[in-house]
Amino acid sequence: MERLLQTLAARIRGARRLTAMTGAGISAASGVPTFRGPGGMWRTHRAEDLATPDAFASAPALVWERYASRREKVASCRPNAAHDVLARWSTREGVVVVTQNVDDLHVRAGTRDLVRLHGSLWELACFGRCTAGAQPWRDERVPLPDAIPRCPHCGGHARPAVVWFGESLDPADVSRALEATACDLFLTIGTSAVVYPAAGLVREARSRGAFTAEINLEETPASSLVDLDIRGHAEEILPTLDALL
Ligand code: BV8
Repeated sequence: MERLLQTLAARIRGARRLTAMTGAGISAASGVPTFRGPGGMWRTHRAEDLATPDAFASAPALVWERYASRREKVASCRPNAAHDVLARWSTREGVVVVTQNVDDLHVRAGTRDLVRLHGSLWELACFGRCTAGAQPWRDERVPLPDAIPRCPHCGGHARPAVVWFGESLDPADVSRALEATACDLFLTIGTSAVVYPAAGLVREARSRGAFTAEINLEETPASSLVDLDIRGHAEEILPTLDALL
């Protein structure tokens, strides 16, 4: 492990362009349940039953109940050492953080140049996509006053401004993320690498000549792809790497 960390630290030191892509695993140490881990959301519910436009159309109260409980949980969580290290690195020219997480802990850690591929739990938008309500608005109230929040513009149902399965990502975020794969070093941290298009970025970076490394507790579909595969807790590995810089 020592040699692996030294090798990766040398790559981090030498990288003019460094991109870090994160998943739920980076927030695990903050107390945010992952999706596929113990108590994970996808363990108790089928993703498509809760995180799809159809699910919301047929049961908005149930879907909101779920998101409201996630907001309540995340509201009691703080960024951990892994978020803090990436926030510090992001002050360096050429560092981009791309996340699948909707908990905004990277935002609260002060991360600059952050690409939030799947939106935010703390933003709402008009489900009916009325002109004024299509642009998400921030609402950090916990609890939200209404079981089903309303669009302040058209009075229709408001939805969490997250990307649901079957929905396209914001093209601006996708192009920033793709642009960030043109880098010297691409780190994939705490993600099970099964949800697309996010899971395709490590392959894209590799095809563009980036040195790639994974930090994860367990093997993932990306493990066989990367140049360096590090098993461990992100909240321990990232501070250790930072100390080696
Ligand atoms: C789309 C927001 C156009 C909502 C989320 C290609 C092939 C196959 C399928 C598809 C494909 N292209 C599109 C699809 C369909 C689908 C998809 O990928 N399905 C999968 C399930 C096969 N993708 C979509 O629908 C996307 N839209 O493509 O639109 C289109 C549409 C239709 C058809 C074609 C094209 C939209 C995807 C976004 C969905 N929204 N979130 C919400 O949060 O409620 S996804 C959500 O789940 C997260 O954002 C994240 O992306 C994913 C969970 O993954 P992880 O974050 O990795 O979390 P997980 O728990 O799985 O893993 C945690 C990892 O951390 C583990 O490996 C664990 O070992 C590790 N770990 C734990 N603790 C630690 C740790 N590691 C280090 N340290 C620790 N301490």
